[in-house]
Amino acid sequence: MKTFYSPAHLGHIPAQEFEGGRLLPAVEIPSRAESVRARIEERKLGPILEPHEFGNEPVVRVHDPELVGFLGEAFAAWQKAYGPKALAALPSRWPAPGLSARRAPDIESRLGTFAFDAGTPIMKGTWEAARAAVNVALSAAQEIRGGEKSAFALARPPGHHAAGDVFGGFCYLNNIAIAAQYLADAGMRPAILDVDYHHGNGTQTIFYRRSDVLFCSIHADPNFAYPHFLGFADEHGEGAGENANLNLPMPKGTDWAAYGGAFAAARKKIEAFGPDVLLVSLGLDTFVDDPIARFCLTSDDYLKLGDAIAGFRLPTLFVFEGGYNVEKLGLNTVNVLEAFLAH
Ligand code: 6XA
Ligand code: ZN
Repeated sequence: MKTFYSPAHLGHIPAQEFEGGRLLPAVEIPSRAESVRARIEERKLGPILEPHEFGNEPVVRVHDPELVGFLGEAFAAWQKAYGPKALAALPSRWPAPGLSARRAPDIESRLGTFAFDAGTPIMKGTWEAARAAVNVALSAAQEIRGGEKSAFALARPPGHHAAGDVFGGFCYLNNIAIAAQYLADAGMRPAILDVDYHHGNGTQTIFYRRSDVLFCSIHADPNFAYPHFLGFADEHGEGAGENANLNLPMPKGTDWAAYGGAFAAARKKIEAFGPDVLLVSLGLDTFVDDPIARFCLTSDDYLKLGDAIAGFRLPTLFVFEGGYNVEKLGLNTVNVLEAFLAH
């Protein structure tokens, strides 16, 4: 299997996050992707290739050009406002209901307009990293379009929380949605299966009113887990997209026995949709020892997951999302890919 990877992610280095009323060291850090890359090399999974440049055109098929423009200039505007020592732009005020939602020109208003949380910093290398992650996903998609059976987009920063006009959840541009749109534009019929611990609210929102792309997600119940405000079981899609969205929220402590049941439901939905390509939002934060999550999958369970994904017998594009146990992240990720390839 070909892996696409860009060293541009190394310039995106979140330092801290505010969680549970405490300032903690960041978890979405460069060593995540590096540990996966090292394991791919160790296991000789296949070539690791630099992405091609696709430009902004496929990005604005999915994202509001105003969001894209903002992300490109936000850090410079932040430093202009707060000086060269201001290391990372973060919002701290929002146009909540009752306030005006007009798009004001100052950096604080713009951050509050385009960011939906305060955990997704924009620093010097962020835009370049986010653009490279999109190119990584599109390069892998191009392989699938060209007839490859599978490809892995080792994208960082992740993407599945970013919607058309907002970013958040460590995500800036929605790598998998942009890849799915690219494949749909090539005449294919994509199904997206999101197995990250967190609901892929951005991907869901992007395709929510459409019947040509299926979104199906197995994730921690938003009643206790991020992103809190989307990902409930009664979200089925709207308008033309009615029935093209399936959420399978799961309780704390979900292990493979419970996960397998949800996977069977996802499988039924995906097969009924009749896709000709599968895109997998591959998050490994379902791991029992993930520092920010509460599921109980083991490293061996990721072999079962890869095996189950291979059971669709579809061309499959894997796009890296979350997963924060850096020590086991390479093992767990490559377990999915190796079990998939064993078919
Ligand atoms: C914010 C947690 C963001 C979740 C990021 C993630 N404290 N998404 O892994 O898949
Ligand atoms: Zn996640």
